[in-house]
This record gives sequence, C-alpha cells and structure tokens, in this order.
Amino acid sequence: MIKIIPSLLYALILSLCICSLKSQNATVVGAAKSFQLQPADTIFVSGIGTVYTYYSTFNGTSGDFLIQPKINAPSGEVRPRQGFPGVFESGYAQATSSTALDYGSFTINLPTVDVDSDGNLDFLQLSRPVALTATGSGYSVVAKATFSISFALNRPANNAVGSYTATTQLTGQNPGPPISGKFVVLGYSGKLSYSRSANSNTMSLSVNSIVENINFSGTTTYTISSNGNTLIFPEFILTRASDSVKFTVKPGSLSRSGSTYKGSLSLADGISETTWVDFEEYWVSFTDTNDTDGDGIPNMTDELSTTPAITTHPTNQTATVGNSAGFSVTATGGNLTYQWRKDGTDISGATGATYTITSAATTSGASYAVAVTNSAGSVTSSAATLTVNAAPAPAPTPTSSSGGGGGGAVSPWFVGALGLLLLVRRTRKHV
Ligand SMILES: [Ca+2]
Ligand SMILES: [Ca+2]
Repeated sequence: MIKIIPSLLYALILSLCICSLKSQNATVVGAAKSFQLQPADTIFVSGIGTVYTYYSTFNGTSGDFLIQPKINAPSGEVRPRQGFPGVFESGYAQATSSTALDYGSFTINLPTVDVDSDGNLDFLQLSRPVALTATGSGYSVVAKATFSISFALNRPANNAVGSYTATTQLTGQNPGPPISGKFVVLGYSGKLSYSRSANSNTMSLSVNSIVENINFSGTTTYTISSNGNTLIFPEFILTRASDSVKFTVKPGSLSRSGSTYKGSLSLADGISETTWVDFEEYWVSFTDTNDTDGDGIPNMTDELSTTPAITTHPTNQTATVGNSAGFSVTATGGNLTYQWRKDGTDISGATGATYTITSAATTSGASYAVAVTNSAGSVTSSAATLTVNAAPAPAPTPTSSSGGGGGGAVSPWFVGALGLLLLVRRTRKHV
C-alpha cells in the first residue's frame, strides 16, 4: 500500500496537468450601438405649466410610449433600426406633473461615418468628439400628425456625456420651443479570462458600464475558425449585477486583427415589451496579448499544443566511472518541457531534451526516463539503463628484470646492487 498511495497521487496530479491551457486574461472594451437621450430639462409653457420630456425604447408601434416596467422609468434609449444604417428611433412622451400632453415616436438620421473602420460609428465612439446636427421625423399620437425634428448633438472626446438640443415642428404649424438635455454614449470596459482544452474553450466576461459603473458578467464557451482569425460564440447570458437582470447574448462572432478581436454582440434585454426586435447592438473589442509561440495569433484562438508524443526514446548506455554518459529524447507536440527521472525520482535541473552525466559514478548506475509535458498533456518515455563499469587497473610499472636499456629511470635498488658488485670485485683484486 505504501507504494500504491504515491502512485495514485502522481496519477491524480498528472490528470490535473493534462486539463488545459491555464486561465489567461484579455481586456475588453465595448460600446452600445444605441445611445441615450436623458429626460430633457423642463420647460415652462404659458397656459400649460412645467413640461417634462422623456425618451424610451421604441417598441415597434408609433402609438405607444413604452415605460419599461422592470426599470420603472423611461430608458432614454435611442436604438438603431434594424436594416436601416444610420436610422435611429425612439419613443417620446411629454407631460406636466399631472397630465399627459403628447406621446409618439420619431426617427433620426445620424452619420454612419466610421473613419477608423473599427465597426463603432464615430459619433458613438468614446475617444472621438461629436459636434453635429441631424434631422428626422416623427408621429404624434395626440395630434394625430407627423412632425419634423432636428437635433444638435455635442460631446467632447473621451467624455461619455454630452448634450443635445431638439426642436420639433408639427406639419403645418410653427416650431415648438427647443428642449435640451444630456446625450450619453454607453461605453463599457473590463476584462475576460479564458481557458482552453482540446475539447472546449471557455471565457468569462466581466465589464462595467463607464457612466453608471454597473457590472455585467457571464461565461460562455467559444469555438475558433481553423485559421484562428474568428472567435465564434453561442448564445449565452450576461447578468447585470445591480439587479440580477439577465441579458441573452445572441450567437455571433468576432474577427481578429493582430491581437484584437472585434465585432458585434446582439443582446436581448428580456423585457417582454421590447421583444418585437428585442436586440441591443453592441460593438466589442477583445485584446489578448498572450502569444506563447510568438506567431502573432493570441493564445485565445491559436492552435493548442497537441498531446506530446515521443518519437525517439532514450536508449541503454554504458559508461566507465569518471567518464561522461548521456541520454536524449525526441518528441512532438509543441511548447514541450522535460523532466528527467532517475529510478522514478525527478532529477533537479534535468529539464532538457538531453541529460548528461559529466562524470559517472557507480551510484549513477540506474534506470532513467523522461516526462515530456505541454499544455495538452504529458507522456513518459520508456526507461533506459545506465551501466557503470569500474575503471580498469593501472598499467604495470617497469622493473630491472625487463633487461637493460630502455631508457627508464634507474631504480635506487639497481644503483645500490651495482655499487655492491663493484666493491666486491675491487676487494678480490687486492687480496
Ligand atoms: Ca469608429
Ligand atoms: Ca500564438
């Protein structure tokens, strides 16, 4: 059992490592393709009194003014009309503090200029200033008559809040008194985090509205076109933190340019009164600077590394004590990391495709294998054995018996013996 528990633990750790590219972050900016006309400053009309003017999401019927019940107030929202570029529409109502005076709807023709081709009309682009006039037409339910309407819109660059002035003129009558109020673009900024595996990609968005600082968040899966240039998302839910109202984001896609994905989101607000074309259109931009392989395609949509596969396993080696020995492995899969093991234990610092022992010792004799890992998984090579042989015995030392000459150093024993022999001979001569 003692051996089983660590191996189970190892298997568990391995299975966790196989899961995915770990979560990474990208930034999000967005802007509604609608804008707000906030309630006009009150005006005083002789014989009538103080007059209030409101705007609200057009509900497809010129005969209604829609006060959206779930927010219990006019939205002030002027939305683009589907299929009519540059045409925006809104409902309106005018009342005293006690009496409805008029209500109906109007359209306004606004410039479709998009000089930076980012998909966000310039007059709604937070970074751009606005100073324009526009005209449109409407229908008054109370007067049962059409009217013309002209607007002046002004907003400094990098300010979400600007101003408007509107003047209306019922057909055949004099213009009404001008009214003014705040013109507001609805920008968003925040972040997303994403994680990926071979089977699915997931992203979690969290963005805040710039003017009101209300958070919207949600999670969705996404898929990627084969070239990594299109990020495709299915229907998903964004939840508004302030009141938990859920918005349904319709299926869509974003196109990549460099490290940025741009496109449109269509978002249904779930309010039954606006279901006739219940979409709010948003321009969004995701920027992902993560690019592990440096090919210019962010990790968010780049090809995932494939599970590592070993093409050449390490082979058995023999070395002599003191000599070097080494193993190598080759593998496919991309973004690989290596960890060599000796008898199953990680070798500190042995993290390359080759592992070299510079001076083999008898203790180096062991079984060696390498784990090859990337974001898609991990594989371990077959084991190879290192056999370490003892160093050979040293070469024998030359001696006198090897028979004169040879030029080797004369041993002290030989010199002593020769001296003794000469002494003996000399002694005999003198006897
Ligand atoms: Ca633009
Ligand atoms: Ca890349």
